[in-house]
Amino acid sequence: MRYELYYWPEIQGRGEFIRLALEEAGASYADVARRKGGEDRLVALLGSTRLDQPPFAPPFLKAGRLMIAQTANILQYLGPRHGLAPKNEQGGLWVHQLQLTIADVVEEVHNTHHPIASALYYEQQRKEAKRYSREFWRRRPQKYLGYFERVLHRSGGPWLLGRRISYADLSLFQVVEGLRYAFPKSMRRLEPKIPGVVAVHDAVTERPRIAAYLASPRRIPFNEYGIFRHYKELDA
Ligand SMILES: N[C@@H](CCC(=O)N[C@@H](CS)C(=O)NCC(=O)O)C(=O)O
Repeated sequence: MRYELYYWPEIQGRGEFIRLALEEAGASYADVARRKGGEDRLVALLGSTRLDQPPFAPPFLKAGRLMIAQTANILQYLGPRHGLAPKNEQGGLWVHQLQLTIADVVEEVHNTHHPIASALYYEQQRKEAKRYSREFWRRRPQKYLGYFERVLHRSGGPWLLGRRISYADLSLFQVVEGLRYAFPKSMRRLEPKIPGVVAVHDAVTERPRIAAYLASPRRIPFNEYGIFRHYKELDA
Protein backbone atom coordinates (compact mmCIF):
# COMPACT_ATOMS: atom_id res chain seq x y z
CA MET A 1 0.00 0.00 0.00
CA ARG A 2 1.27 3.47 -0.85
CA TYR A 3 0.30 5.95 1.86
CA GLU A 4 -0.34 9.64 1.41
CA LEU A 5 0.79 11.78 4.32
CA TYR A 6 -0.70 15.26 4.53
CA TYR A 7 1.26 17.69 6.64
CA TRP A 8 2.56 21.25 6.40
CA PRO A 9 5.53 21.21 4.02
CA GLU A 10 7.93 23.58 5.78
CA ILE A 11 8.07 22.11 9.28
CA GLN A 12 8.72 18.90 11.17
CA GLY A 13 5.86 19.65 13.57
CA ARG A 14 3.52 16.86 14.54
CA GLY A 15 3.90 15.34 11.09
CA GLU A 16 7.42 14.30 12.00
CA PHE A 17 6.16 11.62 14.38
CA ILE A 18 4.42 10.02 11.40
CA ARG A 19 7.33 10.53 9.02
CA LEU A 20 9.67 8.77 11.47
CA ALA A 21 7.35 5.76 11.74
CA LEU A 22 6.90 5.52 7.96
CA GLU A 23 10.65 5.80 7.42
CA GLU A 24 11.56 3.18 10.04
CA ALA A 25 8.94 0.88 8.52
CA GLY A 26 10.41 1.36 5.05
CA ALA A 27 6.85 2.13 3.96
CA SER A 28 6.03 3.58 0.60
CA TYR A 29 4.53 7.04 1.07
CA ALA A 30 4.13 10.43 -0.53
CA ASP A 31 4.63 13.51 1.64
CA VAL A 32 1.91 15.14 -0.41
CA ALA A 33 2.19 18.81 0.58
CA ARG A 34 5.92 18.83 -0.18
CA ARG A 35 5.15 18.16 -3.83
CA LYS A 36 4.11 20.68 -6.42
CA GLY A 37 0.53 21.74 -5.77
CA GLY A 38 0.36 19.42 -2.78
CA GLU A 39 -0.25 22.06 -0.15
CA ASP A 40 -3.31 23.20 -2.10
CA ARG A 41 -4.57 19.63 -2.00
CA LEU A 42 -4.07 19.54 1.76
CA VAL A 43 -5.96 22.78 2.25
CA ALA A 44 -8.72 21.64 -0.11
CA LEU A 45 -9.18 18.43 1.87
CA LEU A 46 -9.37 20.37 5.14
CA GLY A 47 -12.15 22.48 3.68
CA SER A 48 -13.92 19.67 1.86
CA THR A 49 -17.54 18.94 2.68
CA ARG A 50 -17.41 15.64 0.78
CA LEU A 51 -15.50 13.58 3.31
CA ASP A 52 -17.56 11.41 5.65
CA GLN A 53 -14.82 11.50 8.29
CA PRO A 54 -13.04 14.81 7.73
CA PRO A 55 -9.80 15.65 9.57
CA PHE A 56 -9.77 18.74 11.78
CA ALA A 57 -6.06 19.43 11.30
CA PRO A 58 -2.90 17.92 9.82
CA PRO A 59 -1.26 15.49 10.10
CA PHE A 60 -3.63 13.12 8.35
CA LEU A 61 -2.94 9.97 6.43
CA LYS A 62 -4.68 8.43 3.48
CA ALA A 63 -4.37 4.66 3.62
CA GLY A 64 -6.35 3.12 0.80
CA ARG A 65 -9.91 4.23 1.43
CA LEU A 66 -9.21 5.31 5.00
CA MET A 67 -8.51 8.90 5.96
CA ILE A 68 -7.03 9.01 9.46
CA ALA A 69 -6.18 12.09 11.54
CA GLN A 70 -4.71 12.77 15.00
CA THR A 71 -1.04 11.86 15.35
CA ALA A 72 -1.47 9.17 18.00
CA ASN A 73 -4.40 7.68 16.11
CA ILE A 74 -2.40 7.45 12.87
CA LEU A 75 0.44 5.75 14.74
CA GLN A 76 -1.99 3.34 16.35
CA TYR A 77 -3.05 2.37 12.83
CA LEU A 78 0.46 2.08 11.38
CA GLY A 79 2.19 0.46 14.39
CA PRO A 80 0.89 -3.12 14.34
CA ARG A 81 0.92 -3.19 10.52
CA HIS A 82 4.64 -2.42 10.34
CA GLY A 83 6.13 -4.16 13.37
CA LEU A 84 6.20 -0.95 15.40
CA ALA A 85 3.60 -1.96 18.00
CA PRO A 86 2.37 -5.18 19.54
CA LYS A 87 -0.73 -6.72 17.98
CA ASN A 88 -2.27 -7.80 21.28
CA GLU A 89 -4.77 -5.53 23.04
CA GLN A 90 -2.78 -4.84 26.19
CA GLY A 91 0.42 -4.04 24.30
CA GLY A 92 -1.45 -1.88 21.80
CA LEU A 93 -3.12 0.12 24.54
CA TRP A 94 0.16 0.57 26.38
CA VAL A 95 2.10 1.96 23.42
CA HIS A 96 -0.87 4.20 22.55
CA GLN A 97 -0.89 5.45 26.15
CA LEU A 98 2.81 6.31 25.89
CA GLN A 99 2.16 8.12 22.61
CA LEU A 100 -0.67 10.16 24.14
CA THR A 101 1.71 11.19 26.92
CA ILE A 102 4.13 12.35 24.23
CA ALA A 103 1.26 14.33 22.68
CA ASP A 104 0.86 16.04 26.07
CA VAL A 105 4.57 16.93 26.09
CA VAL A 106 4.29 18.32 22.57
CA GLU A 107 1.36 20.52 23.56
CA GLU A 108 3.26 21.96 26.51
CA VAL A 109 6.37 22.58 24.42
CA HIS A 110 4.20 24.42 21.92
CA ASN A 111 2.89 26.56 24.76
CA THR A 112 6.40 27.67 25.69
CA HIS A 113 6.39 29.97 22.64
CA HIS A 114 2.62 30.30 22.21
CA PRO A 115 1.14 30.43 25.72
CA ILE A 116 -1.68 32.86 24.84
CA ALA A 117 -2.89 31.97 21.34
CA SER A 118 -1.66 29.97 18.34
CA ALA A 119 -3.09 32.61 16.03
CA LEU A 120 -0.82 35.34 17.45
CA TYR A 121 2.85 35.73 16.57
CA TYR A 122 5.47 34.76 19.12
CA GLU A 123 6.49 38.43 19.25
CA GLN A 124 2.98 39.27 20.47
CA GLN A 125 3.27 36.97 23.48
CA ARG A 126 6.93 37.17 24.27
CA LYS A 127 6.56 38.20 27.88
CA GLU A 128 4.09 35.45 28.64
CA ALA A 129 6.25 32.94 26.75
CA LYS A 130 9.17 33.80 28.96
CA ARG A 131 7.12 33.28 32.08
CA TYR A 132 5.56 30.04 30.78
CA SER A 133 8.96 28.67 29.76
CA ARG A 134 10.46 29.47 33.14
CA GLU A 135 7.69 27.57 34.90
CA PHE A 136 7.83 24.75 32.33
CA TRP A 137 11.52 24.21 32.98
CA ARG A 138 11.03 24.21 36.73
CA ARG A 139 9.46 20.76 36.54
CA ARG A 140 7.72 19.55 33.38
CA PRO A 141 10.54 18.05 31.23
CA GLN A 142 12.00 16.50 34.39
CA LYS A 143 8.64 14.95 35.22
CA TYR A 144 7.82 13.74 31.71
CA LEU A 145 11.25 12.42 30.79
CA GLY A 146 11.69 11.06 34.33
CA TYR A 147 8.50 9.10 33.72
CA PHE A 148 9.88 7.63 30.48
CA GLU A 149 13.09 6.83 32.34
CA ARG A 150 11.06 4.80 34.86
CA VAL A 151 9.18 3.04 32.06
CA LEU A 152 12.55 2.01 30.59
CA HIS A 153 13.72 0.65 33.95
CA ARG A 154 10.57 -1.44 34.24
CA SER A 155 10.76 -2.72 30.66
CA GLY A 156 14.41 -3.68 31.07
CA GLY A 157 15.22 -1.83 27.85
CA PRO A 158 16.64 -1.14 25.44
CA TRP A 159 13.23 0.12 24.25
CA LEU A 160 10.16 1.43 26.06
CA LEU A 161 8.37 -1.88 25.52
CA GLY A 162 11.45 -4.01 26.22
CA ARG A 163 13.23 -5.90 23.47
CA ARG A 164 11.27 -4.58 20.50
CA ILE A 165 11.26 -1.08 19.15
CA SER A 166 7.92 0.72 18.86
CA TYR A 167 6.68 3.97 17.38
CA ALA A 168 6.80 5.49 20.89
CA ASP A 169 10.60 5.10 20.88
CA LEU A 170 10.79 7.00 17.60
CA SER A 171 8.64 9.74 19.11
CA LEU A 172 10.76 9.88 22.26
CA PHE A 173 13.81 10.36 20.01
CA GLN A 174 12.04 13.30 18.37
CA VAL A 175 11.19 14.87 21.73
CA VAL A 176 14.85 14.69 22.82
CA GLU A 177 16.03 16.10 19.47
CA GLY A 178 13.47 18.87 19.65
CA LEU A 179 14.21 19.84 23.22
CA ARG A 180 17.93 19.87 22.44
CA TYR A 181 17.29 22.23 19.55
CA ALA A 182 14.90 24.52 21.40
CA PHE A 183 16.48 24.56 24.84
CA PRO A 184 20.13 23.47 24.50
CA LYS A 185 21.25 24.84 27.86
CA SER A 186 18.37 23.43 29.86
CA MET A 187 18.68 20.05 28.17
CA ARG A 188 22.40 19.86 28.94
CA ARG A 189 21.49 20.13 32.61
CA LEU A 190 18.70 17.58 32.43
CA GLU A 191 20.29 14.85 30.31
CA PRO A 192 22.61 13.36 32.96
CA LYS A 193 19.46 12.52 34.97
CA ILE A 194 17.80 10.61 32.13
CA PRO A 195 20.47 8.25 30.73
CA GLY A 196 17.93 5.65 29.58
CA VAL A 197 15.98 8.18 27.53
CA VAL A 198 19.21 9.48 25.98
CA ALA A 199 20.18 5.88 25.16
CA VAL A 200 16.86 5.39 23.33
CA HIS A 201 17.53 8.60 21.41
CA ASP A 202 21.01 7.42 20.43
CA ALA A 203 19.82 3.93 19.49
CA VAL A 204 17.15 5.42 17.22
CA THR A 205 19.77 7.45 15.35
CA GLU A 206 21.61 4.19 14.66
CA ARG A 207 18.66 2.49 12.97
CA PRO A 208 19.82 2.26 9.35
CA ARG A 209 16.60 3.60 7.81
CA ILE A 210 16.36 6.43 10.32
CA ALA A 211 20.03 7.34 9.81
CA ALA A 212 19.44 7.48 6.05
CA TYR A 213 16.30 9.57 6.55
CA LEU A 214 18.01 12.05 8.90
CA ALA A 215 20.79 12.57 6.36
CA SER A 216 18.34 13.06 3.49
CA PRO A 217 16.53 16.17 2.27
CA ARG A 218 13.29 14.50 3.35
CA ARG A 219 14.17 15.52 6.94
CA ILE A 220 13.22 19.19 7.22
CA PRO A 221 15.63 21.08 9.52
CA PHE A 222 14.24 22.52 12.76
CA ASN A 223 13.13 26.13 12.38
CA GLU A 224 11.13 28.82 14.14
CA TYR A 225 7.79 27.83 12.59
CA GLY A 226 7.38 24.39 14.10
CA ILE A 227 6.75 22.98 17.56
CA PHE A 228 10.35 23.02 18.76
CA ARG A 229 11.66 26.54 18.29
CA HIS A 230 14.86 28.05 19.54
CA TYR A 231 14.46 31.45 21.13
CA LYS A 232 17.53 32.20 23.19
CA GLU A 233 15.62 34.17 25.79
CA LEU A 234 13.41 31.18 26.63
CA ASP A 235 16.38 28.92 27.39
CA ALA A 236 17.50 30.29 30.73
N1 LIG B 1 -4.12 16.66 18.42
C1 LIG B 1 -3.75 16.83 17.04
C2 LIG B 1 -3.30 18.25 16.84
C3 LIG B 1 -3.20 18.62 15.39
C4 LIG B 1 -2.68 20.03 15.22
O1 LIG B 1 -2.73 20.87 16.13
N2 LIG B 1 -2.15 20.32 14.02
C5 LIG B 1 -1.57 21.62 13.77
C6 LIG B 1 -0.27 21.50 13.06
S1 LIG B 1 0.91 20.63 14.08
C7 LIG B 1 -2.52 22.45 12.95
O2 LIG B 1 -2.34 22.66 11.77
N3 LIG B 1 -3.56 22.94 13.62
C8 LIG B 1 -4.55 23.80 13.05
C9 LIG B 1 -5.48 24.30 14.12
O3 LIG B 1 -5.39 23.85 15.27
O4 LIG B 1 -6.30 25.17 13.80
C10 LIG B 1 -2.65 15.82 16.66
O5 LIG B 1 -1.94 15.37 17.57
O6 LIG B 1 -2.50 15.47 15.49
